[in-house]
Amino acid sequence: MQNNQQLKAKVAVRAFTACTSIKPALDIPDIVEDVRIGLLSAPRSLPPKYFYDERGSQLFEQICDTPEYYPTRTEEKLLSRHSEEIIAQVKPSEIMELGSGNAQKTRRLFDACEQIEHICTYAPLDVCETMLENVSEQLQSEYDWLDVYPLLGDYHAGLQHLPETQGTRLYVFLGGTIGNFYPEQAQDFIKEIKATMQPGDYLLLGADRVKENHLLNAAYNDEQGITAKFNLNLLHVLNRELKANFNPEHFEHRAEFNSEDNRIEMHLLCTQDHIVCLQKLDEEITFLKGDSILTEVSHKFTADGLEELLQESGLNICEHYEPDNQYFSLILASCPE
Ligand code: AVJ
Repeated sequence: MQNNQQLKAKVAVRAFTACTSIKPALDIPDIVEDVRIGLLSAPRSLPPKYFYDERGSQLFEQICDTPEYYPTRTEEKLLSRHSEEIIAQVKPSEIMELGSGNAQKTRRLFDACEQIEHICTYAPLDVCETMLENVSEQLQSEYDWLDVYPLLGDYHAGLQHLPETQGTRLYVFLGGTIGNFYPEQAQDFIKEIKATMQPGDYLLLGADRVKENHLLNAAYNDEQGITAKFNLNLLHVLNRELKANFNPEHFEHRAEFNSEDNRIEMHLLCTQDHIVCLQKLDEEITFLKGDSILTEVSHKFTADGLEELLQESGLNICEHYEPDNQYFSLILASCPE
C-alpha cells in the first residue's frame, strides 16, 4: 500500500512538466492588431493561426479523421514506414517540433526510438499551453524513457531564443503547415530554421503535394461539413477576443483550389448585407452579400519545388519520402558542416 502511494507520488512528480516560455524575437502583432490590418482594408483576410482555440483544435482533429482529408493519415503512414531509418540515420539527442499540436504523428518517431533503442529528449513548441501540458504529460507516461521539455511560444515570432542543446537536434515541421505561408515567407521561414541549426542538425519537413483538383477540393469540403465548422469557428474566436458580434449564420464556408498559384484558398463568404461591431477595435464593418474574408491559404508543392525550397536555404536533401500515390512528401534535410 505504502509502496503504491510512493510510486504514485513519483509518477505525479515526474509527469508534471512546466512549460518554458520562449521570448519572442520579433514584435508580432496581437489579435487586435492582426484583425485591424486584416479586416479594415481590402481584400479582407485573417491569419490562420487564430483558428486554433480549444474548439478549433478539436475540429481540426476531426478534420484529420474525415475520409476526404488525406494529408494527416498519409503523413503518419510515411512516418510509420520510415521513422526507424530516420532515427538510425540522425541519432538525435533532441527532437524539436515546431507547432507540435497533439503530437500524434510524432509518436511514430518515438516508437522508432524504442525499436532501435535510441534515447533522446523531446522539445515541443506550441502556442497552446493547455495542449502542451497535456501532451507532455501524456507522452512522458507513455514513453517512460522520454524527457519532455515543452516550450510555449509562437514560431512566427522568430526562433532566435530557442534553448541551446548538446548534440544533434532533429527539427520537425509536420502536417503541411509550411503551406500556410506564401512562397516568399516559406523560404524565409526555412532560412530561419537553417540559421538556428548547428552543422550536423537535421530538419524533417512534411508538405502536401499538387494533385488532381477534385481530390484537393474534396479535402477542404468534407461531406460532414467539419471543415466548414472549423472555418466558421474563427468568427466565434473573433467574437470572444474582440468583443465582436459576428453572426456565423451570415457567412458560408468556401474553399477552392487555385491551380494558377497551387493553393487552396479558404474563405468566409457573406450571404447577406449587415454590419458587424468590433468593440475592442472601436470599429464597425459593413459586410455586403458576396463579400468574403480569406481565412487560409494552403499551398501544394511539387517534389522539385520542395527540394528547391530546402536547397535555396542552404540545406542538403538526405531523403525524400513519398507514398506510391505521391499525395504527400516527407523530406529529411541536413545542415552542412
Ligand atoms: C494544418 C495548416 C496543414 O492547410 O491543410 C485543414 C489546416 N485547413 N483543413 C491545411 C486545414 C482546413 C491544414 N494545416
